[in-house]
Amino acid sequence: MNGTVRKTVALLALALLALLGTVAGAVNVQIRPGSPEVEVALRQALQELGTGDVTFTLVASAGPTFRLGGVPAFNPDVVSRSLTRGGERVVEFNPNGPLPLAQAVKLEAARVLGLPENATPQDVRARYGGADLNADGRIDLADFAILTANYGKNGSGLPGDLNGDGKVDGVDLQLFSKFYTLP
Ligand SMILES: [Ca+2]
Ligand SMILES: [Ca+2]
Repeated sequence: MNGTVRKTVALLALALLALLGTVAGAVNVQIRPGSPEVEVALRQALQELGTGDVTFTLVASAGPTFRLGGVPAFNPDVVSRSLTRGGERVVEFNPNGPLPLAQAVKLEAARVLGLPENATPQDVRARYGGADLNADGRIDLADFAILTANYGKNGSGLPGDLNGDGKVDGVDLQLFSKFYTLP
């Protein structure tokens, strides 16, 4: 097959796969909310950061603590600060800061998730979809080529084994098609 034909076949395969159904990706996020107010903001932030195919679920029993206020008092222009108390990471939010709590919490939640500020759904998919196989920040035919090169193989840590079950098969193709958007 020449390049154009291969590309066409790949696109058709993906278009068909997109019709076959969906496999959702759920990501557990470990952050301890220090108060009900912070928890509400945190749950809202995680919901907003989710994309429909990547969902973030709060695990409130581990991870850094997010809490409102702290000693000493904040400078008025500070949104939040990160510190370590007794070996544990704490993020304190300025109760009178320049941003509403919901927005401030979302920024810090994105940081915990390793996402850029104002993360787009594309950022979330690239980071958590597992489909950016060559880790260049985009999900495209180069990644698809890596997956197809490993298709049918068994083993641990195979590139293209998106669901981590030790084989690269149709399930991984389906997952990939969830994160790949036709150009
Ligand atoms: Ca890529
Ligand atoms: Ca697999």
